Amino acid sequence: MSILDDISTALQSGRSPKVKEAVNKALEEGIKPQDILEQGLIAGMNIIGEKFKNNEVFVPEVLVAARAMNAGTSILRPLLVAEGVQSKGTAVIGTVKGDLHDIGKNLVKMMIEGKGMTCVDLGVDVSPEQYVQAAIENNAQIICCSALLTTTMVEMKNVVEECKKQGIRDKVKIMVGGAPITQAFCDEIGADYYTSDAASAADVALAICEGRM
Ligand code: B1M
Repeated sequence: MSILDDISTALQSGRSPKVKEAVNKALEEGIKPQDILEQGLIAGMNIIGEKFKNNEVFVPEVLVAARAMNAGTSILRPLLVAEGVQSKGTAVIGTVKGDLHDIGKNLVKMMIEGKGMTCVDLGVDVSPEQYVQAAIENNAQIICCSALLTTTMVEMKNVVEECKKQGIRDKVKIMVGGAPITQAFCDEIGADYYTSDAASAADVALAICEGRM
């Protein structure tokens, strides 16, 4: 098995020290940081994402895999920056105003980062103005809104309206998700994409940034 397969396997089982060790070994072998990122770390995270979608692994496994991913990327980040490797795109993410649930939002963030994209996390209880301001400041292609309460999901419409008010609606795609959200609700409020799980959200985010959606 190659060292890149080792990295992918260790990431999938959430073994952060092993991921770090294998990433360092790959660098010593002269493998390019970008190849380690794409063929080791992102490849492993993609497998976890697919298994999560198919209910073959669950939230705890995804969380430890994401921690292992962070362990690996923390070594690579300075090298990638020095090499001038471009992020694949930028998404702003948060849980909507009035809502403090963040477990699903954090999973979406981890999966998006696992695709090699930048994800600006605004946390919970995020106002429409905060989403839009952050999207403008970070030149983001996507705003991701998560909501878990039927009383707060209505805030997503305000995010769509704020984007229109600030003149960025044609520059940014709005993705929505969370337990009470449906495709019908997404259509009704004029958002762009709904997905039911974090791995699919990351697939769509990458497709948007690569111009496939
Ligand atoms: Co709350 N809570 N909660 N809660 N809570 C629910 C959501 C509830 C369904 C429980 C129930 O009554 N059965 C209910 C909502 C009912 C409703 O609105 N109809 C509820 C309630 C009522 C409340 C309070 C009002 C309770 C109270 O105080 N009386 C209160 C509200 C506080 C607030 O937000 N203002 C409250 C508080 C809390 C805790 C703080 C205790 C805690 C949150 C801790 C935290 O998040 N840090 C909590 C929890 C844990 C839950 C449950 C048990 C679990 C939610 C969760 O994390 N699920 C939940 C009941 C349940 O779901 N069984 C419940 C796991 C997570 C991975 O799933 O977030 O759905 P989820 O994410 C999924 C997908 O939805 C998707 O990806 C993930 C999976 O891949 N997804 C996206 C999520 N965001 C996405 C964005 C996307 C795409 C996909 O694109 C952008």
